Amino acid sequence: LIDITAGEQSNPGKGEYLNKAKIADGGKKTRKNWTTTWVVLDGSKLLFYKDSKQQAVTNLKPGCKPESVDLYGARIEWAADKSSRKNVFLITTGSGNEFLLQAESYSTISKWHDAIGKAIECESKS
Ligand code: I3P
Repeated sequence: LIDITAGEQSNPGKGEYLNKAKIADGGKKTRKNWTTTWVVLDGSKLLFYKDSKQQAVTNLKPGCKPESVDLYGARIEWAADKSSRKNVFLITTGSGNEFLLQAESYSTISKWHDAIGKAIECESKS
């Protein structure tokens, strides 16, 4: 039998709480400020919501948009050197924004790393 509950705790498509810190905006370094954010991988976009409730509200009110990161032309790399925290990777967007994403669990963060990596690869081929 296949365990259908496996992987249910971590699902980039459905969304999950991750720790996020923006460290550059348009190539300019910004002050690092970690916040816990509800992150959803939506095709070629990464969406940052304040919490999972905001995602539900946004779906009802299309005017309330979450912060959205276009993965077209983006890069992803593990970034142990960019933080004292463990399980951190860096996303650099085509427009020069840099985000660190982090989770306490390695299995969680590696799922996100894989999923975002695939989304970027997919974008670069289209
Ligand atoms: C930063 C804050 C961050 C820390 C960062 C500090 O200080 O403590 O949590 O990053 O380290 O500069 P402040 O709040 O005064 O801006 P990590 O938690 O990722 O280590 P850094 O400058 O070495 O990136």
